[in-house]
Amino acid sequence: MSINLGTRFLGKLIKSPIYNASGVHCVTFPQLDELAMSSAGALITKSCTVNYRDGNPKPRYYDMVNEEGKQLGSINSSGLPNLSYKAYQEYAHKKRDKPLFISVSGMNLGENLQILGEFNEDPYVELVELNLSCPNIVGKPQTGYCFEDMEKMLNEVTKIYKKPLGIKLPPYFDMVHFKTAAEIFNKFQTIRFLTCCNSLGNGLVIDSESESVVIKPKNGFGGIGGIYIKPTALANVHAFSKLCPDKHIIGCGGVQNGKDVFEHILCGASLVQVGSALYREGLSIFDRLTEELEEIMTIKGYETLSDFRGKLKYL
Ligand code: RRO
Repeated sequence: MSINLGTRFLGKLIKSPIYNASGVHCVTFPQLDELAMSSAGALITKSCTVNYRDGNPKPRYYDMVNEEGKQLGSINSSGLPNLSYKAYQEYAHKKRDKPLFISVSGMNLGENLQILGEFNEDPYVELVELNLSCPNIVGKPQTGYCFEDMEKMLNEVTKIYKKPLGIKLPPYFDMVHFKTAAEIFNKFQTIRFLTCCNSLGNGLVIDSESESVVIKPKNGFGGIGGIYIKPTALANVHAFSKLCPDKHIIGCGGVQNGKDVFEHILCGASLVQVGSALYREGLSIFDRLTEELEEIMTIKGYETLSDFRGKLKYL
């Protein structure tokens, strides 16, 4: 039996569905080069703004582990540290043998229009994930949680950006919200993929020994990632794969092993991103996840991802 992990995605063949989540190991060019050389199927940049940003004061990322050293999840309030959109646009001009996604998270509508306007004219920029869900900019709500603002944003950006576009969504928790959000996304034909989901915004992790928060910005509040959010991520992947059948879904949330990748795909994901576990384990995680996914597929007798993608059974 020969296993093929390839996926056709917006006209490209992506050899493995597994790659980094935006934010992890993707700010600097050397980090992006390392992703390009790893066994990840693609790579995505840190979300970018018009200007370079240092991000929030450190410590701004904390990895939660249990007594046995097993990772539970992460909290971050990074505050959009990035090299600026021009830098990642320059990076897109470098030769590479796998697809590059550029994540965009302008500080306001005007910034998004400026960035996407320039990206629209650059044939080297092919895959853009517009982040509508950054939880960590003080005083700025997540666009994805205000449906009116989100529709306005999508209306404006799709007038300027004519290439296939993806959007990174916050987690939703209510059936009515899934439906209302999906109705908005389905109005836009150039929105070709939805990444479900960003971190679970504004959680609070504390250390009872020191009686303190664990990250500095926002008095310890930050986005939660890792296995805490896997059921929420799977729900978002599955809900949007049913409600937006013409769009690709990219799964993100709680991926630590091959079974997690399998479950995201079973719920309907075309590709699967890894955040907190990549941060902890480093780039070799892509080899491990690939091997574990192939092992599960071998046991189940699946040869391609489409043998089980979206085929979740109900009781
Ligand atoms: O940089 C961040 O603080 C950040 C971003 Br832009 C995001 O989209 N999600 C997140 O958890 N952190």
